[in-house]
Amino acid sequence: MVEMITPISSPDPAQAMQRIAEHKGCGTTGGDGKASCGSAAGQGDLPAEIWEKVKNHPCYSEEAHHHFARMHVAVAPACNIQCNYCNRKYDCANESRPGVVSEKLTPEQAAKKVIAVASVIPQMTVLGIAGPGDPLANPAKTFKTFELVAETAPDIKLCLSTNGLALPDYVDRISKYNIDHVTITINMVDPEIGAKIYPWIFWNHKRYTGIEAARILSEHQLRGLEMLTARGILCKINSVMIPGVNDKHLVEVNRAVKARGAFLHNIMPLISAPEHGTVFGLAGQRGPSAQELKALQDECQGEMNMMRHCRQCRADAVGLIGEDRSAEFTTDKIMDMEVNYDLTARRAYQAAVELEREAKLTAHEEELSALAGEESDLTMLVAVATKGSGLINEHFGHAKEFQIYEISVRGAKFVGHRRVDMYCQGGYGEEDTLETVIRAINDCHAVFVAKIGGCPKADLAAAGIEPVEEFAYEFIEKSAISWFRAYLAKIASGEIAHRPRGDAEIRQGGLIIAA
Ligand code: CLF
Ligand code: SF4
Repeated sequence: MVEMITPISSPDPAQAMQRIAEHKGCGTTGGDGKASCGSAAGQGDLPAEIWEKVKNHPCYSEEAHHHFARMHVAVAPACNIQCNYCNRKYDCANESRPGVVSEKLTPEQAAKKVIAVASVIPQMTVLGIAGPGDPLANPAKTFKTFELVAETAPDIKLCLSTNGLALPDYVDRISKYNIDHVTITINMVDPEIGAKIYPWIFWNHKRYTGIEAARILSEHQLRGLEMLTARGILCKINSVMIPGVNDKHLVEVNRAVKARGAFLHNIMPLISAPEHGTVFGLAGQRGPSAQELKALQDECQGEMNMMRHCRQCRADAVGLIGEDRSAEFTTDKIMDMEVNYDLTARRAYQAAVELEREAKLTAHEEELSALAGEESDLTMLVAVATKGSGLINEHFGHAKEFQIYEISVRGAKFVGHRRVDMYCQGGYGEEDTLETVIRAINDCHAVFVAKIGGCPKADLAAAGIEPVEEFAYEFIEKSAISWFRAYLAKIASGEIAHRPRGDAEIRQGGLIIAA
């Protein structure tokens, strides 16, 4: 059964944030799937007012990311610092995959785009400004955009991502505009390490370099975080894991941000290649392997909530996390679009989603109760082809990513995703692509799909990955547990023997990384 912590209701936002800081997340529940942990924290795990803030934010709640979409508007081109993993020809790499360029918008164009997207995608609940430079290095455009959107679409949550240098100066404005979610990228709390990541900052009309630059940046980031949490604003910390530079140090960063009331920590892999033209890319600095990333996330999970479903999306991203609908909403298209922003319809849609989520949770709990008394220490991974809504609703050949769930007698929980190339190309399966898909999910015992053709089915089975179609269009967690129960029964009857799976090769931003 999913273990629930009784919801509490605190009228004081700072008190609620203190509860978050004190809540040990998986430290107390073991990260074992018994309680919703990490960014999977659910309704029962959180103070009621915090749950209200995160329940339909796809980045702050893992569970919400199956149902709700976010969008970014690229209104902030300038930046006030230089990161060694960033090439300023492209978008801010603190929240974007390197090498991505967004179409820059004026605040008026951005506001029109938000309304246009909200009219077409009722599950779009969050507007984020994350670049392409730093939003607070472009305060006039950033806050004008938020102001226009708040006037015309009051139900949309406002979200901001910053490097934190200018943050202390803007905390009052952030609070005034009801921007309830702020991400700060914090890669270090030690200026000596910071000097290896940031060659310079521009502050108070002056350029600073080296350790002094990193010290100023770090002080502003931590002070800004403290000021935000004191006002009850939910803060997520992004950290880029750079092996040999800050990888060991991020545990200390995790402690420092937790102590200051951060809600969530998102440790992301450095994506580094010479063609990105960054200092790190040109110097041959590698990113972490998937195993190194997961080990660090697991280590920090005992300290606070960890986000594992980030896709390092672009500064003009639109849609569910993991899908990209930005091409449907280019400036040309939105200026021609007929906009019908129907708040009642949006609320009705979102209420229906809530019912679906409850049904999903109930189904998972019922399936889990059937496992009660089962004793097994097996922990297995399965891959799932999904288009969202927490359902197995994507064809194998159409999947551009597989979501990975860990299953055991304690339940099924989302632990990551694997990007792949689509197997089905113009009606035909690509054999080379199939090989890369198999390599990407090679640590999984099964792949759950809505449908799959005969050829890939046979190849997957030959590779030891069971293609599972029998749960098409059913809830993911419930199906995974049901399959797991049958698997345990087959082992008990001697029909099969459990075989551990091999390593996977994991694709991050176009790079293949051995797991
Ligand atoms: Fe955008 Fe960031 Fe807000 Fe989300 S993204 S500003 S918190 S609405 Fe989300 Fe995208 Fe990861 Fe960012 S998946 S890159 S964490
Ligand atoms: Fe690039 Fe973002 Fe760093 Fe600025 S804060 S240098 S835009 S990665």
